[in-house]
Order: sequence, then structure tokens, then C-alpha cells
Amino acid sequence: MNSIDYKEKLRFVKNFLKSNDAKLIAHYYVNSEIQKLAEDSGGCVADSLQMAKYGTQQKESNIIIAGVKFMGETSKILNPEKNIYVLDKDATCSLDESCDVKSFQNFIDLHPDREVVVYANTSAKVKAISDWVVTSSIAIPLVENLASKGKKIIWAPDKYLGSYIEDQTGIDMVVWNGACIVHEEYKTLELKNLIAKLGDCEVLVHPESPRSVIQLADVVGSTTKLINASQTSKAKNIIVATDSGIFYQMKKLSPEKNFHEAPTEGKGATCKSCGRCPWMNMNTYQKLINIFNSDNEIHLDDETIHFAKKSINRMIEFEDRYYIKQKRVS
Ligand code: CIZ
Repeated sequence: MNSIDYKEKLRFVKNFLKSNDAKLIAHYYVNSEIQKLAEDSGGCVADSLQMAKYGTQQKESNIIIAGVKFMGETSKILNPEKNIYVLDKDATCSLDESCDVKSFQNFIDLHPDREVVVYANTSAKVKAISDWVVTSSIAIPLVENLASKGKKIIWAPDKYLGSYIEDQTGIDMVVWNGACIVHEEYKTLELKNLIAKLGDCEVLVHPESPRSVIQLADVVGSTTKLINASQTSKAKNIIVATDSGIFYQMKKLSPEKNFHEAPTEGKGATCKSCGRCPWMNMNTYQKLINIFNSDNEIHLDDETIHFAKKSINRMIEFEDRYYIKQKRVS
């Protein structure tokens, strides 16, 4: 990032946001320039749920989401009175794309005795036909809680996160067959080789990764958990198995550490993603400053908002209760 260029861009973006009564909110996976612009213009960088929650606290009537479509939709669900924009409506997510609402409804109908739990990486319509929406940070306690009440569970759409939850809890779920094209590419053998080569290192893995990669992790968790772990780790070398957009936050918090991308190459690699989400990569400065010249506003019907909000709010209430209880215990 050229600093003269950046200063000019920041000045422009600040004026642009102010004159359009807008706030910029970015995800950890977008490029470092957009993350920095969000931070320096008074917005925030966060995971999808925190992005949507942050939007509810802002006075601006226009919220610009730098991320992918389901993140814009989640923001619209929690902020229906605001105008929500994404930088590119074609920026999607392979998990969301793998689980269209019609096929998923048919799947649910095959298992009428099961509670439906879906990951945040789904469309608003899929959220609306589900009982619970969860993020990776709260998925395990929520599934354990449901199972303790004798509930049987459908999990969608990420099969790897689903098997990770099953491994951790011993709870058997009916799991949808979706995957993230970025995380699915991490290679076990090459990761083992990199660990051996570096020696003193710590391995941070997102649970959307294959089981054999997760098994090599020192820490497994959501984007926020991995960023925190990168800061508290005592290791000089950190290997990270999640989208490389996250390195901006990790390097900012620990400039003295060496960060390494977990290998996506090797035997059997198709190199579809190479550790970088092609849709997150569609978030650019040019699209940001032209956002109001194109059709980038998120529109959802009232019924979808109503039912999707119910499923999201159930998670938020569960999460609040869970963390209060954790605090009491610790
Ligand atoms: O919910 C999010 O922001 C995603 C995509 C992952 C995570 O672990 O936070």
C-alpha cells in the first residue's frame, strides 16, 4: 500500500461517507486496504455477526458492507430500517451457494423430527426456514445444549465444521454436504512438512478445514478466536489455515511475529482458491467509491427478515446467557 496514495484515498473516503450519511464496515477477509479504510474512517472490521450488530449501533442511514452477500443480508436482517449496500452483489460464498432454499427445505422435510441449525454462511431465505443460526464461535455449546434437551439436529451447510462439532461433542447430526472452497484446499502432508521445517511454531486452523488439517492445530476456532490466539501465542512463527485476508489484523497486533499461510498446494491440489476467497477479493476501492452508482443495495422481503431475525436472535440470546454463565464459572 503506497502511503501517499492511501492518505488521498482515506481523505476521499471520509468525505464520501460523510456526504452520503454512510458507514463502512468490513470483514477480516477483505484486502488490507479496505480493512484499513474501514478502521480509519470510523467504521469497524469484524466477523459477520459483529459486523451486523455494529450496524445496529450506528446513526448513519446507509451501511456499506465490505464482505460477501450473506454478510450484507445478515446486516439487513438486523438493521431493516437502514439501507444496506455491498461492494459487489456477485461476491458470494461457496457454502451459501451449496445450499439453496428449495433443496434445503426438501432436506428438512426428510427429517421432520430434527431441529435445524445453520451456519452464518447461508442466505437469508435459508436462515428464515431454520430454527437456529450459529457462528463457529458458539456452534459447539449450542449443539451440546440442544442435545442435552434430547433434540436431534440437522446441521448445514459446512460438512467439515459439522464433523468437527461431532468429533468434539460426540453428538451425531444429519449433515448437509457443503464446503468452503478456500478451507477445503489446505493440505495435510504439506502442512506437516512446514511444521517440521519451522520447528518452533503454532498452528491456527479455522474449523471449515478438513479433519486431518484440524488434527494438526494448536488452536481451532472462528476468525476472532484465531486473531486473539495469534496475539497471545508465544511462538515466533504462526501458521494460519484460513483466508489470507486475516493476516492484516494478525500482523498489526504482532508485527514481530512471522506469519505463514498453511499450504494449499501439493499432491492432489486443484488450486481453486490458494488460500484466498475469490469473492472476498472482489471488494475493491473503485467499487467502494462507486457504490451509489450501481445496484448494490440489499433488499429482502418482510417475511424473510422476520423469520431469519428470529433464528439469529435465538443465537444472540443463547450466546449472551452462555457467556454470563461462563463468567460466573471462571
Ligand atoms: O462469520 C464469519 O465472519 C465467518 C465467515 C467466519 C468466522 O469464523 O468468523
